[in-house]
Amino acid sequence: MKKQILIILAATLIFSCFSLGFTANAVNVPTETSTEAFTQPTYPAPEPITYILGDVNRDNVVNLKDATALQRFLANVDNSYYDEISLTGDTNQDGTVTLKDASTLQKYFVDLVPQGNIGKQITIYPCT
Ligand SMILES: [Ca+2]
Ligand SMILES: [Ca+2]
Repeated sequence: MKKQILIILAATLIFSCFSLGFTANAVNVPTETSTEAFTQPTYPAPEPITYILGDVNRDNVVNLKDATALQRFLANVDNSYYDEISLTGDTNQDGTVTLKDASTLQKYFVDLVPQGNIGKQITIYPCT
């Protein structure tokens, strides 16, 4: 009698394991297939940025007004040209805008240092 009960319990246990196994492995697999071709989204190429090095106030002329605007920016008195000054105000083209740039721009007007690219039009192409 004990043996029969053990067999019944074992069979019940095995059967319940199979039931759980099948339930756990059941996965809803989508059967719908799309006939639309996947198209890669396209984005317009970024526009190149053109500026005149040293033309801090962007009036297309490099003069003492630009040196003054750069000094006022560096003294945190006037941030009117904040957006473009990292390009136009980096007159020594070392990647940062500092008092050296204001000094370089002032010297440009009295020809004490080589003029480098001050006053030249520069075009950059933003990364995509
Ligand atoms: Ca200017
Ligand atoms: Ca600089």
